[in-house]
Amino acid sequence: PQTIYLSDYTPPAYLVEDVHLTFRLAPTATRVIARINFRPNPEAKSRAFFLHGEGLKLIWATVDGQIVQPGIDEDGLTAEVPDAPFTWEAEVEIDPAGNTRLEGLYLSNGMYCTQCEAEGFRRITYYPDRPDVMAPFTVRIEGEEPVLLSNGNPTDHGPGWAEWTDPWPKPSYLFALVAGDLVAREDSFTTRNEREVALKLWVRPGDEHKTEWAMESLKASMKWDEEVYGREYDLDIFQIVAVSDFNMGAMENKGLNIFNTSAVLASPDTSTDANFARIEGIVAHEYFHNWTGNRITCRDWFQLSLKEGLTVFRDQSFSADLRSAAVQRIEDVMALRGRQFREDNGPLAHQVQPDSFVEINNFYTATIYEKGAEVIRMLHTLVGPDDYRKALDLYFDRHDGEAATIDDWLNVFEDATGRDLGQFKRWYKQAGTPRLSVEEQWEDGTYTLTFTQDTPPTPGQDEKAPLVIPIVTGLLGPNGDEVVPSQVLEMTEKTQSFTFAGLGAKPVPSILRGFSAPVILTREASPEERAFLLANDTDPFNRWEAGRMLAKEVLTAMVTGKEPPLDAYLGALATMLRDDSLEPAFRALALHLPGEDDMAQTLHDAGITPDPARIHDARETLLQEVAEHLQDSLPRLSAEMVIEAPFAPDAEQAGKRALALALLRLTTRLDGGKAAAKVYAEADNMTLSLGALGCLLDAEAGEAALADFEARWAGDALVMDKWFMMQVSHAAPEKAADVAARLAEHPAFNMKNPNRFRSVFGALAMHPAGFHHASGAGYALMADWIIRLDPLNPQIAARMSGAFETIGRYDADRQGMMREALERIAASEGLSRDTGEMVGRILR
Ligand code: HT7
Ligand code: ZN
Repeated sequence: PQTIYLSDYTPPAYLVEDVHLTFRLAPTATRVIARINFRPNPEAKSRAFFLHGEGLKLIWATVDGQIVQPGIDEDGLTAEVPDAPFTWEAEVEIDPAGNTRLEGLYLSNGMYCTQCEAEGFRRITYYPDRPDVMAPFTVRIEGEEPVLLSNGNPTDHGPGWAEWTDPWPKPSYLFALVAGDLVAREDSFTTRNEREVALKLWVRPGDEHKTEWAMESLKASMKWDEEVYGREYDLDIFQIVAVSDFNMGAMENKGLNIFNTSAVLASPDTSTDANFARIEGIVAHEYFHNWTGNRITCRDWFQLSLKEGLTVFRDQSFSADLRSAAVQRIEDVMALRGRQFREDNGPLAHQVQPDSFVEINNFYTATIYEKGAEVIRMLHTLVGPDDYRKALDLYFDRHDGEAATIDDWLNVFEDATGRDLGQFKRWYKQAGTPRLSVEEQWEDGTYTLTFTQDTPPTPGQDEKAPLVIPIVTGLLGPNGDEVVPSQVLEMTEKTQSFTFAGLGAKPVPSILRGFSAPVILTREASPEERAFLLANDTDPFNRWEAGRMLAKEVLTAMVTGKEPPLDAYLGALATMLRDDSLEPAFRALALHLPGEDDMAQTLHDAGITPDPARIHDARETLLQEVAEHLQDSLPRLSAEMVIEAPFAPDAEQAGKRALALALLRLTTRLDGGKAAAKVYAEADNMTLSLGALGCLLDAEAGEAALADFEARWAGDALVMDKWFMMQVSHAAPEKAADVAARLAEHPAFNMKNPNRFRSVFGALAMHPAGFHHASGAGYALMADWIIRLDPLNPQIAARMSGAFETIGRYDADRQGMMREALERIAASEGLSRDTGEMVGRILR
């Protein structure tokens, strides 16, 4: 397969004036008739006319009305065209029913829908399917389905047809079409300029009761973008459609967002608080793309983080404003460390702006999204909120309607703030997670912090230059008072000192507050000092972080057979837990022990080969210790978390339920599941039902509840996904692969549905002690299913192969078995470019 390089970028030979598409829908033989007005691009270096096209049957084509016979290969077609404006027309036939890749036009549950990002439009018609070709689209849909939708505003309709016009020039990856038997929840939003926007959320009949939350989230997002970024919506209608077969969470198609049902449908009895929060965030994310992604798009896919990093930063800020900022930041950092640090410290590490790729679908990664968002967060910290807003205003003014680059983005910041961002750009071009170490010095009232940064080599990048690192730091006095408030220490050198004079006593530093840079901070500190920070730090993130560091030290000592600082940890935890001034959600997070994968990476970083079984056992032992230590407080605290008010998915109630369940998990260790059985039986919402079910499964007392759950929810696919997932993620390590294998034989298992596939095999990948069990059964099973899935859905198969990305951490036996599994995948016949690239990079 061909490698695509950023350095090979050339402007398109022809630009598109406008596009007219007619769809004649039929399940196995849909006809697509395109009329496209082209004009030569004055910026182009060549006049070669090439249109992308994959899996299309060309019926006829004309140039200015004259039949032409283009040269066709598996990537597209070439034709002789004038060196002047001309009209291209073509009719193709496609097979939506046979499309299991879920890219292009496909059928999901009898409903037509599309997914065009990144390169799906070329599976619909011949087109310059690249994001720097932007055009207005008019779409006529002919079909017997009651609802026929496309981008933009509805312009005409009649029996069996509808026409939609999107006046805003857009790249083809934002094209969408939906047709089916759908019902809408309708609402409206009045913009700040008093324009009335119709809002429609389309679902399958029967799902209407699950649409309220997403609609409320949408209206909140529209309001927030006006208030915080000054961005107003720009069509007469905004629509969302829920689709059950979907490769990712959702897609920001102009005016017609398409969502995985799991990312939009919610009701208290079927959805957890985490589901509600995720839906709120994804609805906002897709809506925010209207400006950051759609009005200003990417010149090429190497600029993907231009829209994704920025839009994640925007959705994180939105959630922080709507919910608890502290809790949101902790959760975002947990996700970053769990996914992006893992990626950045293994064979799949890559730059936020990569230099090359084979399959772009493999680059919708935590690095592009989450690290990209962290880079923007750092810019925000460095320039401050006022200059950030100034820069964003300039960005929208300067690049509206354009396909822009990351350089354009940085130039805007330079022009708006007068800063030189030359060194800062390294965050985009250097892969790997920087290590930041710190030493302190105390002399005559002067306190000095000396930092050293070091980014380890990553594939293809051995040498790393120093980065600009904003280190937000405050100093606490011995009694817990803040003697030096938070300030941004701007590190630019490999080693750099910062001095604080005139202090009465040696302070305790609180470094990297709010996790001000995506680095791994190492700092020697006593357990007492960590406990002090957990009790006193005024920065909630660092307060939580101190507890996490302490827990890691306890677990590391347990795994390596050293004396763990258990008393300091348990004492600090108990004090924190009883502190009513702390919000329940924060206390729940602080009770959460570092995960097994996080511990494996921590041990690996410390030069210790992680043994997943020992990590699992150490974590179990520590949880038991925590439960016993807190035994006397559990009943009172649990009682305090009972909510009398009717269910609401807001942050306050969700926090109480999170703490209640954290306490229930501890209680279960003491009572064998008695309390959990009661909670399960009495629960009137999915958060408590599922939480209690998890406790029962952990106590190996979940059989009856599992059967009850299945009987109750057999008709609800999203809830059944949870039923599959829970059994794998709560399986004992030695049973996890067997459980997954057995579930994959269940009549309700359907490998063609990405949600269902992930609920079993994603759960196995995220069960470190199960997936990495010494028998190798987890690796073998995963390889078997990746091989089976690849011909049907290469995008999901490729994603799933990321389960093996931590190969470098483990012992020779495990590495050998993982390698064998990967080689088996690599050798399978007809392997896709997607999975081939992933496996190749892991094996390299
Ligand atoms: N921009 C979208 C990314 C995307 C995608 C979505 C659904 C299915 C396949 C996809 N490939 C790429 C989603 C987003 O970031 O908002
Ligand atoms: Zn996005």
